[in-house]
Amino acid sequence: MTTTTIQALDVAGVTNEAIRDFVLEWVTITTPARVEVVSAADDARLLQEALDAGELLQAGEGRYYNRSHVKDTARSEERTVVATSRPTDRGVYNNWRPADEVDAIVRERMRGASAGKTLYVVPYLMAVPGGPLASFGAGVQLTDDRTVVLQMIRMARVGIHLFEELDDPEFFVRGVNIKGDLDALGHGTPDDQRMFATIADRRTILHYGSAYGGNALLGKIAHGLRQASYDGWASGRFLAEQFMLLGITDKQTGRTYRVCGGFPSASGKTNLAMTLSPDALGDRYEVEFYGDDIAWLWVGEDGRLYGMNPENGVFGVVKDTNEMTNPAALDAIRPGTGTIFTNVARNDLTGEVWWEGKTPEPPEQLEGWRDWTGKLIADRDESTRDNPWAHPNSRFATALTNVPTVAFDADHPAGVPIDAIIFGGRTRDREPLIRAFTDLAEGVYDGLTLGAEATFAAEGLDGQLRYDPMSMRPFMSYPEGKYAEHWLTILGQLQHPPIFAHVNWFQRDPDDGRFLWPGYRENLRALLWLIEHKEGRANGQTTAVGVIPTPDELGLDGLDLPACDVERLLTIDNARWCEEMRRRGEHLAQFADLPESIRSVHERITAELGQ
Ligand code: OXD
Ligand code: MN
Repeated sequence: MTTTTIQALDVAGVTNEAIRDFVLEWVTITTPARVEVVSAADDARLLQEALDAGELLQAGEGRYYNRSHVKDTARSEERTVVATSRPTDRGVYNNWRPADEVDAIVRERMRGASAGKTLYVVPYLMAVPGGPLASFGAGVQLTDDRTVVLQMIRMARVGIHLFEELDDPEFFVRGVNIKGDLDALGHGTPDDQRMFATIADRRTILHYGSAYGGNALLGKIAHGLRQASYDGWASGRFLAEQFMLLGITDKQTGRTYRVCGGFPSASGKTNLAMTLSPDALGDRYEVEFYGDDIAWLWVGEDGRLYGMNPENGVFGVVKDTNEMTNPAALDAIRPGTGTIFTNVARNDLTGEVWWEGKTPEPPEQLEGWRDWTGKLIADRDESTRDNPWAHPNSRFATALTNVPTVAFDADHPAGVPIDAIIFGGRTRDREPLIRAFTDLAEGVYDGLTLGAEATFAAEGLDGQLRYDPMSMRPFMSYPEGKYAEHWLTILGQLQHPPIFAHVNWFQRDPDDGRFLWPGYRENLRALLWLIEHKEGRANGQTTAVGVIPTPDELGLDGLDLPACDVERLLTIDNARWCEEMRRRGEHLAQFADLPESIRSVHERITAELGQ
């Protein structure tokens, strides 16, 4: 690094020596032409530069559009590793590798890889400033891609000033994201050069070979989940989970209840987080949004569980977002919000964007429309006519403040007390609408055995359950048995523990395959029952796998559901559950050091079902 660059860093206000040393080290390795320290205040200028350079296109007034490289469209689980210096950190799902080995490999791949480019220095905070976990949220990401910077500005709090309030200027996550030459990285071949590594015990994240989503916005998944869950365990202080977080205020009683929970992908987590109360329930309930993807949880001084969303934005899947599924999300990405869309379809003439499920049919007039790869729709032939216009993993990035239902206290440093933790997946049979448990080990057991049906396209196992503990399978950073133990330790300290529940909006009629439950806004009814149950006003029916509502307890006003469907939604099929317990046994057997109390729950349920 030249003296002038060091001076440039000084001028940009970087007096933190640890940050300067970190930047210097990586400038020497990646050899960029320029270094630029950015803050959220640079957004308008960077947007203009990206527009001028053709990296972004306008998507109507105050909205932007980006097409990624066609091979760089999703997180890559196979290329993602967690590395530490302790072999005992190897788990079933964390792709553990030795820290030194991984560090050497990625360093070598990044050598000279930013030649001719600008290396952006992005100091960020994945936390509400001033909160008890803020120090764990400090990070500095280096990236050589401007659209990554612009998305980081939407997803995290960005700026060097955020470090001024932190006690230890050296305690920050060091992240490096180098895009690399995406045409030459051998995607999907045995010689695939990409590597996305969290070196957790060094609090270092090195991601080589992408400028897309979770691979590149290092604050989000790599720091907010993998690194943070490792930090939470190593410090013994908190949990970091792929959870949504919402609040429900009952205006009749004036009480607000906060519910957080994990759902494997494609199980409707963002839609639930942004849900509105069903029309038929009038204006009694107000649902508020805290976050759709990450919650950090800790024990408050009053013996309650507290939670906060460390993100500052929403990086949502766009597919199927419409007025019925998620009106709040549509509002959050309206013109003027600064939203960045990636990989949807765009019209050259009008700047309009479209994705599958936005409207029942694509626009009739094809003129000007290009699909996510940039090809004109009008030029499609017979063989490509039915291809999707948008990529199934196309996304929007928008700031939290654009979400119309965002809670007034979403940015309060103290966090919010949590009343309930829910787990849910897409399950066509067996799982009732909701089952509740008050016992901590039962709640943790339920999280560990969470699964969702794989879709044929994604897994080649159509309809089969893919277990996804706590919805953290792709983000696990340490062994699953230890993970369960840490949950029991943190939540075991609570004087006022939350209630747990398992929800399933996706049960189908076995004969004709239709969904038995209307879903979307109506899902709130299941959560309202859970609150009633917690408050002792709805006893439910006790089963081997938890308490489920009786049909009359589940408020169904204004819903016209056949009684037989309601019954099926609220019934436990013992034979089907026995089969499931056998599979769960195999799933849990993979995990070393599983706490005894978790095994006991499994054995008790198995025995009770068999009676
Ligand atoms: C994810 C995401 O990949 O939130 O889960 O982007
Ligand atoms: Mn996620």
